[in-house]
Amino acid sequence: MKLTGVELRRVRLPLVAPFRTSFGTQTERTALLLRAVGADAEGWGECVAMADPLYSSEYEGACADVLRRFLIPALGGLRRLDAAAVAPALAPFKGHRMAKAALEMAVLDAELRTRGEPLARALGAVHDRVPCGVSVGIMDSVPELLDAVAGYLDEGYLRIKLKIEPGWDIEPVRAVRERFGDELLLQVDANTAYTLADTRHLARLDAFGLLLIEQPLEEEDLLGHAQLARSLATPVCLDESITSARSAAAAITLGACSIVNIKPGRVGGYLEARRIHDVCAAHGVPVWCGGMLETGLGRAANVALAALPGFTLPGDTSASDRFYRTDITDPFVLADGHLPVPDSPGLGVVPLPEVLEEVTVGTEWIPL
Ligand code: NPG
Repeated sequence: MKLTGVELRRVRLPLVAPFRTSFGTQTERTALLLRAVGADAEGWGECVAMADPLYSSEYEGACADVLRRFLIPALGGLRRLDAAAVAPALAPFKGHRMAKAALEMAVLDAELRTRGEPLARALGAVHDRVPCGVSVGIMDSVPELLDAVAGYLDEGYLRIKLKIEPGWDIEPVRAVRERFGDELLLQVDANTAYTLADTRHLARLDAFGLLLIEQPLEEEDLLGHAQLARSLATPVCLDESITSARSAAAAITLGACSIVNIKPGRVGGYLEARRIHDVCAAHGVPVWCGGMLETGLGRAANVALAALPGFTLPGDTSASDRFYRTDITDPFVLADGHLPVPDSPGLGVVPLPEVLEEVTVGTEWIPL
């Protein structure tokens, strides 16, 4: 069955509380959703790009543009809805992995719905629920942070990730460790905010028994990460630097990381994400599933991915209410620190029409 067209839909969801990272503060999530339509099946995709190019060079407006002008038209030649054919069809267009990932996700959902197969099964999942961590933003004060962490632990989250930046690192980490004890699974995420000149400073984090430090240096600096990793007892995990299975293999071989955060949107899709999982598993490198404030659509797919065997660390697969009072799908609800892996065909979730309508800012139909 052929694709007849793709709908691009821009949505805007308010966040339950501002989310501050080393690259900015978010109070709402705008996102681009895709609906791939075939003769008798349709599938949903979600683009993880942010409104502004602060986390990555990609951003929403650019994703919509490249999808509309190049990527969606390139699928016109596909004879059937076949997710494995999407990446090769899009390969002539350089970069734009977030846009490509969203399109592949929509086609994959449509294909799996046609076949009646859940995404988790298609990817090779081995669990029916996944342990969940939560990412805690930078706060105005340490007491405020301690309250936030206490709240998440009460909700049942099994691992805490603290966002850090120069000026908000040693003290908040020390305070959380002292208050919640050595058993707490605790990690930090710098989102590229440091340089190699900070090596001695970052080594002070070694005292706190962290699971990992995520992406301390800039995205392209694999050698710098390798050098830093040799000076730290805390394992270095890469996020922004990992854009493909090839870059993951290079980073591991260079000693730039010993743990990998896999974000399907960042690497061009769930199929490449699975390849990264496989490469890491072959090297004995643990992986975990990152998050980018996905709606229930992306969350469903991330939870399916996180159920693969190499995902041995809790991911940023938090419940819908971590960010949204009302999700666009039935909400993902934490139970005993875990989220259930959807077991219906495709993503296993669909947007709730009335909520979707409420959050929609605009739609556009790209015929094929
Ligand atoms: O749970 O969805 C989530 C958010 C987890 O902290 C999180 N994501 O750098 O990993 C990150 C960060 C992020 C958020 C990155 C938004 C880019 C955009």
